[in-house]
Amino acid sequence: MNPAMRTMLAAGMALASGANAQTYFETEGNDSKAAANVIAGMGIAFNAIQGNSLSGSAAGLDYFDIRMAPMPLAIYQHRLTITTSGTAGHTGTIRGLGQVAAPADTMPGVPWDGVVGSANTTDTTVQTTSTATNPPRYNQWYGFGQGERFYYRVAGTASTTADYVATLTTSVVTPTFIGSYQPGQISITTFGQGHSTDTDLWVYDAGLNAIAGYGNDDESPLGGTPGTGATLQSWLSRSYAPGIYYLALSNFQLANNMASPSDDDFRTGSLMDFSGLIVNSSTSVNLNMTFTIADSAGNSLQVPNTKVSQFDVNWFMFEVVPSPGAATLLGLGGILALRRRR
Ligand SMILES: [Ca+2]
Ligand SMILES: [Ca+2]
Ligand SMILES: [Ca+2]
Repeated sequence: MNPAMRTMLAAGMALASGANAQTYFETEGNDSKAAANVIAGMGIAFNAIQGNSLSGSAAGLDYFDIRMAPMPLAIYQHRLTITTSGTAGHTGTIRGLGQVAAPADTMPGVPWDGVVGSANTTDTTVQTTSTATNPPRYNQWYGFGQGERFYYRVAGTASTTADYVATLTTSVVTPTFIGSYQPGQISITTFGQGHSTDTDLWVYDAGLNAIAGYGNDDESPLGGTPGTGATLQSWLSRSYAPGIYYLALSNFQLANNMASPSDDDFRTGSLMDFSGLIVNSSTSVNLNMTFTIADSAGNSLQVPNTKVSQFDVNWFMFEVVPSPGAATLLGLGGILALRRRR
């Protein structure tokens, strides 16, 4: 059995405790975030949502406040796929908030001044289902077993007379190990890598918590880019203490609940309402997202990297150690390595 199969099997086993999971039936009046139907324990208590929507506006909108059941620490790719017998036409969206931009970095270049923006209160579309995906009409997000919470909305049309069913599926993502680096300033960049993809990225700690300010959409002189800040590519230079880190990389737009730092050229991207998940909004596929990671001691690695499918986020893991290569893998990386060896 190959490692991918093994981790898929592990995910299946993890979800086996949800074998008695039931379908959650909507209750009307669920026409806004404030009036959303709360679904607690999604993934264990419930694995599907059923409802009816005959309009794409007003009472036709069905909002759900989804609270995932906690699971073991890992990177999970979750999908909610809408099927409607006979009358396809429902649209699913993952909801979020708008962003109040941070003021421009007061100390252009490196280091960053530590300032970030904030969320506003505007209900915003983060991701919309597509008929071009296989299967059609799925929403996709990445969680970490931390019981993530988010708002999900289904909208119909005048012809969607039959009930919709949105069904949850989950698989485990194994991050790609990209090496050991010295503590201190480390840069991660998609700029000058032989492509022009509009990338968007965020760095996570060993517990898969998004690190405040450790993200970049577009390179900027505010952040010390080697470019002019004219592209939509990413450049993130930050200081790192020893530890394990994860990199989430995709194309524009990539949303978690962390507001953009002051040295990002684009600081008004949509945000998630809550922590514990990250969502890509783009249906673009087969995108070159090659990047380079480099520390101040001259350790550098260019990583070939492609976004294969709609809404995909690609995951990488690196370690920061005083003596590169001397430390053993820690944390989730070590657990995954052990799992592969079994
Ligand atoms: Ca409804
Ligand atoms: Ca409704
Ligand atoms: Ca970008």
